Amino acid sequence: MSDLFTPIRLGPLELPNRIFMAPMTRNRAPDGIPNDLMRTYYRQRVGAGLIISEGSPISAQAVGYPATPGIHTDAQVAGWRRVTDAVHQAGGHIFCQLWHCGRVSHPDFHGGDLPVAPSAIRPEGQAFTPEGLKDFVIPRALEIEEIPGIVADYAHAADCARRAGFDGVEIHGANGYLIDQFLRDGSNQRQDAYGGPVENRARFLLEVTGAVCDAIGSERVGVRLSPRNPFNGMRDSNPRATFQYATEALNRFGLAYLHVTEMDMGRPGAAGPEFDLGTLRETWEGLYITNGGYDKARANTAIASGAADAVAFGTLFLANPDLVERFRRDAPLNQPNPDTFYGGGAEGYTDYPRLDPA
Ligand code: 8OZ
Repeated sequence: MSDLFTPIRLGPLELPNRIFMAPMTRNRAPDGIPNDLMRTYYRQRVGAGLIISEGSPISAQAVGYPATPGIHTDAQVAGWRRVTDAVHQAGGHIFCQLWHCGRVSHPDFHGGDLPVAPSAIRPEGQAFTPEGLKDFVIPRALEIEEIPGIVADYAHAADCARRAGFDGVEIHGANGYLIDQFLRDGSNQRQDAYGGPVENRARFLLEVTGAVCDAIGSERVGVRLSPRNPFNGMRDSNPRATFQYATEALNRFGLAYLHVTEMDMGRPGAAGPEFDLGTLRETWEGLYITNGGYDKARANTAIASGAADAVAFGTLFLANPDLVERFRRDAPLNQPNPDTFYGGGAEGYTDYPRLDPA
């Protein structure tokens, strides 16, 4: 019977365990370029079967938060290369999460221009800007002629990730960012080929996935979805049908994995009628990663029962650089400190203690 410590093949990679590090925004790249502090942070967490990087903006237009490290310029490629080299030298594997924030952004990031989205619908809440929290604005609805250029930006970013030495990329289709804004009908009221029925709302996701697979090979591409997450004001009238269709359609690419986060911000049903995510697992023909508040026991149960092939841990990995070793020894865990999640320096980032050697 498999558990978290059973090795697993992911595309061309042989991974030593199924304890993955979930993508987490940490805002430690003031100039948008990965730096040595980030290198230390990722290298510390190299015990993960797979590290999935924090969201990395695919273009200047994709930015929506301060100090996020991008993946579209030569300087960013060089910065990430130092990160991936450190991870590989320590025996690990790392994917780059490709991110376009869409409407979850602010004119302060775009020289006063509006953020873009499928439709001119303002997200709930406030944007994190370099000057602090500000109300979200009504985004500008993309012209249909602009969409191929954004798809091309994803392919370019995937190629940058390859050049930066990443083992693959995860397309961020979750948590209310641009791809998710197209997918769910609460944020997409388009009347063209990208809006209306789910076949149209999923078109952007599928075009991006196709372009990224063409750029770097489908066995090095994963996709993340968040069917239950109301974060950033997200909602769908029929999440079961929307995500069932997306999962079926993604099957045809032969991807490295599908990563489904179960996160719901403690508000079950807020993103639309609840359904059993197990149906997605049954539909999906490849590796299935789950995520969302798992501990060791629940994660082992998920793997043993076949509910998932691997589990991505977020805040537990944030606070425990040696999470894999702690799980192995059933050792106590450090508690994550939310005050230092976003921004700042080494404190709450690279200073969480490791266990003493056994
Ligand atoms: C929390 C704060 C900022 C960004 C996500 C990229 O939810 C994020 C994110 C989360 O996917």
